[in-house]
Amino acid sequence: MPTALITGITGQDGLYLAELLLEKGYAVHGVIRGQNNPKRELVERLLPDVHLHNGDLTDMSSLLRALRDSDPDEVYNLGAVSFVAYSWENAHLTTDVTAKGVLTMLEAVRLHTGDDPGRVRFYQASSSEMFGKVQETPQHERTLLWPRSPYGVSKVFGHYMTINYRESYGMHASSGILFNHESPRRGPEFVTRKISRAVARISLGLQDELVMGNLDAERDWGFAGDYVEAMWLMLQQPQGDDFVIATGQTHSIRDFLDLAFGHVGIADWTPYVRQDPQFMRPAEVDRLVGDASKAREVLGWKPRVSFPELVALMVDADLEATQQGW
Ligand code: NDP
Ligand code: GDR
Repeated sequence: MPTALITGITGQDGLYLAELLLEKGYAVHGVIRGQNNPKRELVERLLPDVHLHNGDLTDMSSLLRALRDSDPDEVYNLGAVSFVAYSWENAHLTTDVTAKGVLTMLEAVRLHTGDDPGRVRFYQASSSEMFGKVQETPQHERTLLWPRSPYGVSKVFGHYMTINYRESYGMHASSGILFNHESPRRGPEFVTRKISRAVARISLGLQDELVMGNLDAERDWGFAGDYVEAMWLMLQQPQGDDFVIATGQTHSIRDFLDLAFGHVGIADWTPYVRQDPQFMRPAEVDRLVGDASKAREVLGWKPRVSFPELVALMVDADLEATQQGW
């Protein structure tokens, strides 16, 4: 039975990835931080078979202990300060976790594996935010990186450090450059979930206004359940490599609003939506669209859930959660 260790197990992707690996027969271990993490209960309820280890990406010895105690074949480094807007307000913290945390995890894996660096396969959660002020469209693995936030800069550091450990030490280290992926498990601070929750509450008469930032930004949105499969596929290859994971289609926030409100029978959302500068960013990433042809050809990966299906499933899940009082 193969064994995997996941950082960021309490997050959207950590939960989907853990489910996928358990289905495949893995023993799954997760790193959880904090002395009384409120999400521990969620992980234990949803995934009772996962083994949890206390640890933090800023604490090397805790990572070494988690590696020693789980003895994994595969490490998925999903932990990060992941909210772009927050990264300007907490640039140092973002750098410590999202940038230096990758180095700390890579170094812990290197020390753990000793003279057999290929023994543990490593996945780094890189991001389309690295493309930022895009230099070409669509973006692919060799597109010049131009990050636009402390978060994006931190992800660039983690991306190149992963490549450097592969080239320096012969580690089986892969970097997945994933474009935005969403689900009912998305944190409510991110735009898609903020909209799906508000639409559910507005249609049930519990809320009358949705306050937003820039409605013209465009993103290449996919379903998180499809994207974690790509992470796993990368670690099944004979060598570590870098892959863009995306749908190849882009939509604006307005398109998301059209479909989400339309799903509950509201054709004109303008009376409900107000824009406020507090949700505008100091530097915006205007338009992202990914070219995942390498992943299609090498990994045999393609997305299954379409954009309209994604919006509908998120609004339906929030309608149910709101009605059930979850
Ligand atoms: P989430 O924000 O849902 O999850 C982030 C995870 O990181 C949480 O489990 C969080 O734990 C953990 N974490 C935060 N700080 C630390 C720390 N100091 N030490 C250890 N763990 C920590 O993110 P997603 O699941 O959406 O994303 C997973 C990864 O993929 C992230 O690295 C993200 O940046 C990246 N990514 C995400 C994309 C997306 O569209 N979702 C696209 C591209 C990349 P806690 O619960 O304790 O806060
Ligand atoms: P993003 O996701 O920054 O792309 O990062 P987010 O959903 O936060 O923003 C997407 C776009 O929507 C615009 N926007 C708003 N965003 C939020 N959160 N709230 C609003 O009210 C709002 N109004 C408009 C934003 O300006 C932006 O253009 C996500 C994260 O998961 C990262 O960790 C990951 O790396 C990238 O996706 C790929």
